[in-house]
Amino acid sequence: MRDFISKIIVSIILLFLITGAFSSAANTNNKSFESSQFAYEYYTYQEMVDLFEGLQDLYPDFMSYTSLGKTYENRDVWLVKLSDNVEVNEDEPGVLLMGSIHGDERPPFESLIYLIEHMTEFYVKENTDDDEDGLMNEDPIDGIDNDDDGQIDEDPSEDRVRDIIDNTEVFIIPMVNPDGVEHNTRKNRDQKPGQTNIGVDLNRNFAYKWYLYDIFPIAYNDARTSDLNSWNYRGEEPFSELETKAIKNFIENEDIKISLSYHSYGEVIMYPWTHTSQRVPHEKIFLSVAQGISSIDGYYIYNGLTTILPWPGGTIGTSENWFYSEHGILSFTMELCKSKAPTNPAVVIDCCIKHVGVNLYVCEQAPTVKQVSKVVDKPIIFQTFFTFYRN
Ligand SMILES: [Ca+2]
Ligand SMILES: [Ca+2]
Ligand SMILES: [Ca+2]
Ligand SMILES: [Ca+2]
Ligand SMILES: [Zn+2]
Repeated sequence: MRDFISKIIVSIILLFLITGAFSSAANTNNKSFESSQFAYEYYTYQEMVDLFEGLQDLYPDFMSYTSLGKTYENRDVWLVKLSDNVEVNEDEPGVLLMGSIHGDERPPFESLIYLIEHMTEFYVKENTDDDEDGLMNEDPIDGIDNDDDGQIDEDPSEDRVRDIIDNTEVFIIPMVNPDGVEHNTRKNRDQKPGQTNIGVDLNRNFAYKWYLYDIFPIAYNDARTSDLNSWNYRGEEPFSELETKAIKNFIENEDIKISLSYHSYGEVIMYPWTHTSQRVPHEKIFLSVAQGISSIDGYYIYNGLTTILPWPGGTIGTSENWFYSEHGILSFTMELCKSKAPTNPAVVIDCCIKHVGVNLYVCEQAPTVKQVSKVVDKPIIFQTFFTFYRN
């Protein structure tokens, strides 16, 4: 198991080394320094499973990992649960953090594995003055230099993690699409008859208003999502895939209040709707939590196009639309980093640390966020009509 604080120190050293490498590159012409010798090594599926096994041995009281189901290549969609009395389904608000529904997006699973390491380590750790400056937990992970000493987030709070694990059920699925991760492909590995570009884009396979493809084929680019060989092929029908079925089954059996699905890249925070510029009934709650997230990672909040009339267009079949509309979950999407799979270790580790802060913040919102009621938006074909008259 990697140690959280030593990782921070390693990242500072690496940052120094890489910065040094760049400045000396002009002289030595050693351009391959960063990419070949110091490229970040992401977890593999098997390394992740081994880590979970080790953590469960160490912390059986508050950490478990279970399979939500098998994939087409017989891997498991692993679910980690962090909560006190982990074997009991307690009456505590649930949080779902998931990543890499698109398999070639690596920071999502990496940052969630990092979160699991941080939370398990800090749960059992006494309150510690991590930076040995005589003050205790004076600078928790929130992107802010709380004690104004020029360092950011150098003394995270152990009690904060304990509060979350004791009062929430935290569910984490680092690899929703483990086959895609192993093949480094966006889609899953469900070989459809006649397909040359294997698989389905799982984040187009969730239910909710698939009929809009028929009504607005151009706005929803039906030619692409219904094309077997497209990079975002949606599948034959909603929930046709093993992985989306596994997520559906999980959501239907747990009381999840708030969720965050990690993708890369773009440094953007998004929330429903993904298929229309019409604002959701719970826009205010979404926006306030998005602002809380943005204050930590500095990401841009993308909340749909600002149009006078709600307009169809965007993405159908996303997890966030279905989570929100069918189950009243406050569901966010994050696009991490500035590239799909950064190789600079300092960039990846910085992303992981920042999003420990984001994830802890999101977990802390669960008890205060009331379950938003199940939402059914008006048929889109009438939206423009009614809005026109309202205005
Ligand atoms: Ca501390
Ligand atoms: Ca301190
Ligand atoms: Ca500080
Ligand atoms: Ca801080
Ligand atoms: Zn993605």
